[in-house]
Amino acid sequence: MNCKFSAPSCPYVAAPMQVSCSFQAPCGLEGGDTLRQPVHEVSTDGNLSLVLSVQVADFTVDWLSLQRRTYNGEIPSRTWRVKRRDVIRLNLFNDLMLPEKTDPLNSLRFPNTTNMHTHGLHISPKVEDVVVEARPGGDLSYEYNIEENHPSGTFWFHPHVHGSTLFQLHSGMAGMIIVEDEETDPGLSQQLKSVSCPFNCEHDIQLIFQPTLLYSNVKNAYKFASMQDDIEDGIDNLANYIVASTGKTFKDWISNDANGISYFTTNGQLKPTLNIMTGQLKRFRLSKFFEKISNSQKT
Ligand SMILES: [Cu+2]
Repeated sequence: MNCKFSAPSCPYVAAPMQVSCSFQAPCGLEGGDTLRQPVHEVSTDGNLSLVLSVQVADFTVDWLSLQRRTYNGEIPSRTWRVKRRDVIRLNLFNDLMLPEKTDPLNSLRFPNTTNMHTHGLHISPKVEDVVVEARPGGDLSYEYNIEENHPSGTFWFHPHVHGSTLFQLHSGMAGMIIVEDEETDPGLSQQLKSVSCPFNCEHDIQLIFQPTLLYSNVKNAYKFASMQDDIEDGIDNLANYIVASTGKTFKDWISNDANGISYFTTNGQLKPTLNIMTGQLKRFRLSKFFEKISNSQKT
């Protein structure tokens, strides 16, 4: 029906509600934008050179804008795409430059110290010693040789400083690594090849699940605001906002189970949308960048 509001035969259709939410007048999150894919950093002539700056950046979902520790300001980080026999050279700069918190061993500590850990690559532990750390303002270099017999597949990277791994991971610091299939791989069927990068990249879809919005309905230890409290986070300003309707802080609001801010994001988005034609085959590469979770979180 093509109908105007003034026509008497028109059913009444309410105009979309213009919701303008804010830290002082918060409301639930919707999401639902078209699914984005992470940018790929692709090796050329056997080399992949990467520069990652660990820095604080805005992370925004709908009206909610939060500050997070990130790689180069991106959540998730870019995907590293390599082949067997490639060399990855990474320069990692810790640009956090925030005061450090040095609690005793085995407590949440060192939120502003970092390093790099590749998850699943077949490399020597000497290449990536997790006790080697970059303090605020420091930097580290890594060189990874992808061996000739390395399996193709989907892997990931994240920081691994003892005391802040979970905190930085939940903040958003992670990304995917793809070791490409090769024509001669015995496991590569024609059907899989028809939907896989590097042959048919448009059908090769990455879904990166991250615990970036876990503020309520989780065990206290894993609520992001609780971790920020524990760590006396210098970028945590949520307690500075007062919600007009309750007179309490925005931190109270976002941590309140009743408000339901308990989401995993997909490629840094909340409930993104992907349209697929009927009968179209796709390849999905799934990574979940978290450890322990409860059953109550939504994606
Ligand atoms: Cu890991």
